[in-house]
Amino acid sequence: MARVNLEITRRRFLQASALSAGGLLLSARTTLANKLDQAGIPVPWFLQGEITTTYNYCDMCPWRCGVVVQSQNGVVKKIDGNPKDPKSRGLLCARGQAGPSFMYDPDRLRSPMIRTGERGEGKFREVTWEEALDYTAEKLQALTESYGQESLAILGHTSGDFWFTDYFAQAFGTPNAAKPSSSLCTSPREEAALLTFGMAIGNHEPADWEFTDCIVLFGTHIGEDARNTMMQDFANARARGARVIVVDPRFSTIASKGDYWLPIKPGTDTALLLAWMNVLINEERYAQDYVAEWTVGFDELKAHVQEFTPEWAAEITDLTAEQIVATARLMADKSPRTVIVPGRHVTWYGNDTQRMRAIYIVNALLGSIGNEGGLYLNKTPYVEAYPHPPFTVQGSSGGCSATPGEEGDTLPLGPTGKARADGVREKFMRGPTAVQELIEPMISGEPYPIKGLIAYGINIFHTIPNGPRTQEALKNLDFFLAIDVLPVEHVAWADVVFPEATYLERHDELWTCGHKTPYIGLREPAVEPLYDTKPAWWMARELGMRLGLEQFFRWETAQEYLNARLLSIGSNVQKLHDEGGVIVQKGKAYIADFKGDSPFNTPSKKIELYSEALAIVGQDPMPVYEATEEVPDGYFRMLYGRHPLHTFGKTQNTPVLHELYPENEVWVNEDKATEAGFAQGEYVWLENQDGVRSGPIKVKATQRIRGDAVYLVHGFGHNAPGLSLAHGKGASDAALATRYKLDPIAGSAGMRVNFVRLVKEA
Ligand SMILES: Nc1nc2c(c(=O)[nH]1)N[C@H]1C(S)=C(S)[C@@H](COP(=O)(O)OP(=O)(O)OC[C@H]3O[C@@H](n4cnc5c(=O)[nH]c(N)nc54)[C@H](O)[C@@H]3O)O[C@H]1N2
Ligand SMILES: Nc1nc2c(c(=O)[nH]1)N[C@H]1C(S)=C(S)[C@@H](COP(=O)(O)OP(=O)(O)OC[C@H]3O[C@@H](n4cnc5c(=O)[nH]c(N)nc54)[C@H](O)[C@@H]3O)O[C@H]1N2
Ligand code: SF4
Ligand SMILES: [Mo]
Repeated sequence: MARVNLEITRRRFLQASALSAGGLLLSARTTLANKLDQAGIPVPWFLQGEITTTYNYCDMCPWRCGVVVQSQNGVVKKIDGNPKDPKSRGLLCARGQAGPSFMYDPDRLRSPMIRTGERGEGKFREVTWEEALDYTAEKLQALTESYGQESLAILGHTSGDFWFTDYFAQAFGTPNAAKPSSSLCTSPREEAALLTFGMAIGNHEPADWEFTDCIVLFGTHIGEDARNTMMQDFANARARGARVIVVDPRFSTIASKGDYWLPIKPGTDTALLLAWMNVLINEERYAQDYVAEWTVGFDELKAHVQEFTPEWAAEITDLTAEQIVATARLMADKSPRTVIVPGRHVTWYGNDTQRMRAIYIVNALLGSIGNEGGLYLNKTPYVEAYPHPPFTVQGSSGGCSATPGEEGDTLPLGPTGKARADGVREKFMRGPTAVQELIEPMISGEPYPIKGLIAYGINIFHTIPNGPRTQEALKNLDFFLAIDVLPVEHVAWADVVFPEATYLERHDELWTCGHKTPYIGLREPAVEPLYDTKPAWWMARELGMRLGLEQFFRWETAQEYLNARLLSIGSNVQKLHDEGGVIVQKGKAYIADFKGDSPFNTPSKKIELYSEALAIVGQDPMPVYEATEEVPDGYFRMLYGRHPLHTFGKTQNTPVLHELYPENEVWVNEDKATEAGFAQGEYVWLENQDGVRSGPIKVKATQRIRGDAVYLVHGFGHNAPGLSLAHGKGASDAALATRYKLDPIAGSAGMRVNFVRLVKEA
């Protein structure tokens, strides 16, 4: 009895003190507000009314930093980094801070719509959700009856893509679901990692920044590519004295922070990597004990690289043999605390899996994989999936956040026994569904027709290369549903438009991030959805219920779904909220943590310098250098990248970001620009090898880029009239990427095989 009483008293005391702390704060705010008011000073928002705190993960780019959101009277007031979150550590980048500006963009889609004009005209009538959903379900049903479930492709990105590219696709029964974050971004590095050391890289590239003494970057333009934690980690490592080698045809921001800038000829990186192997092995500067214990195929590799001397590579890469030797020695001096950081956007020239394998092999020779200061070993957090019945089809959409190769060696088949239509698994060795390869079957009907499309949070025209082909494909469809937040170009082609609520207005799937410290993040709405918008989980469920898929949608609300998952780790949505929105688990970052077992999940349980798996399918078992097509006379190779204030093609219309960087520029070597008579700041058009033009775009004449390439920031050159700020600003690298080259291992699309020239008028 006494204990119970004591407990009650203690609880009452805690409640009372919480109340009085809150009460004190409130009265302090009221007093100050009154004082300001009396003095005629405008009372700021944080002194007025009640403030609600919610937790979320940022959706302004795929890095997904944990955030804390303050809102008041149904209005989002402030976003800060969540100090508990391993990805933000309490800080955000400019785009993260611009979340409210993205959400309150007056150009947002506001109501469900059904097309009234021709495809591409952008003429719609606003309808109720009931009508939009019934109509869509009817169309999907008709599609299934005529062609089978496989005839529906679901392409998606942004952080709500799970509900459509994963959950709905698998429940509905189409194997044709794909994410651009795979075959247009990470899949070569994921495939190479699985082939070489049997682990995925995942969303958080596992460079052990805390302990590294030497950082090597291929492209990976940190600072412009503004992944928040990566910028923090780089700055800390540099401040600690870590050495930096940057390989980039352009003097990027990060190159300006380096000890070495290697202005490599575009597309020749594998030659440099092979020469580094040659130096490390022949000068016996490799990690001999580590290589003996943890790798297979060293003798084959040693013989293989003999011909790839620094002099050989110097000729190909446009670097000097001295630079190549000096940088190899620096990496070896700091080994094993040296890391060649796996890039993220690695679909460059169509031979990218082999380049990525070369990157991992050099890391292995340095003893860095699974050692402190090298590449640590990622672990995904533990939390069970929602207990749904077995899906109609197993998914393989891949993407930054998925674990590739999950499906094992079998192809996922649709209910009528058809494998996915992208052909990657038949033509190539492996790899998740390739988004760009699902376009062709919409035109050719081969291997079977794709007649329906759901585009969820993917910008069809700014993301997938060969826009003219995409246009033709969209014309051929029986049905096209666009789920977006903005009236971007492809929305004008849709039969039905579902306007989504942004990440600040909705619950969502948990963010489960593979990391040194695996963790789980919560997304909860800060405010009610604006206008007549709805979250993806709701749309997927409403469609599922209309299509006879009730067994997969037993939950009525997102909270119910999330609670079922969180129960597996003794938590729930409320508890996760009360604990600050993030649960951190324990990782297993180093080989030593495996206590004698091998962490490497390859057939040999070792790091495979020589890959038997590749040899079996007729691919090079060890990387070789393969030349990419030379730049034609009068043209430049088109390179592209990021700007710290923008994400892909989705933030150019965000008011505060637009104000700071409204249009892109084309970087041209100053001597070349002068020679051709182009002035600094002059507006030009870019014309590619196929005669496609984009612009106008301002010339940035600079010595910071080689003479054989030009560079522009991706995502500009919008021509959708509904984007009132972004419309007509700058040029689009995507429009100019009419060609791409397929990687024979991952089925990914190398997009740096396009050439442009500068022309004076439209
Ligand atoms: N601000 C911002 N940050 C972002 C994003 C964003 O949209 N905005 N997107 C995020 C996503 S999903 C991704 S995938 C990443 C992409 O960012 P990264 O993975 O960093 O992309 P890269 O293509 O490696 O880097 C572009 C750099 O590569 C150089 N480059 C071009 N060709 C070659 C070549 O042949 N060899 C070498 N060595 N370098 C070359 C270019 O000059 C440029 O400096 O950025 C992420 N971070
Ligand atoms: N030419 C060229 N192509 C590229 C790249 C490049 O650099 N150059 N980069 C490649 C890389 S690395 C990647 S990862 C991909 C990225 O490809 P995408 O993810 O397609 O890029 P975004 O332009 O961000 O397109 C996101 C779309 O989702 C919408 N959206 C934003 N928020 C929400 C939301 O909450 N809900 C819904 N339903 N929609 C939303 C946006 O309006 C936009 O239409 O592109 C790849 N393609
Ligand atoms: S890096 Fe910036 S935009 Fe990307 S998730 Fe983090 S805060 Fe958001
Ligand atoms: Mo990406």
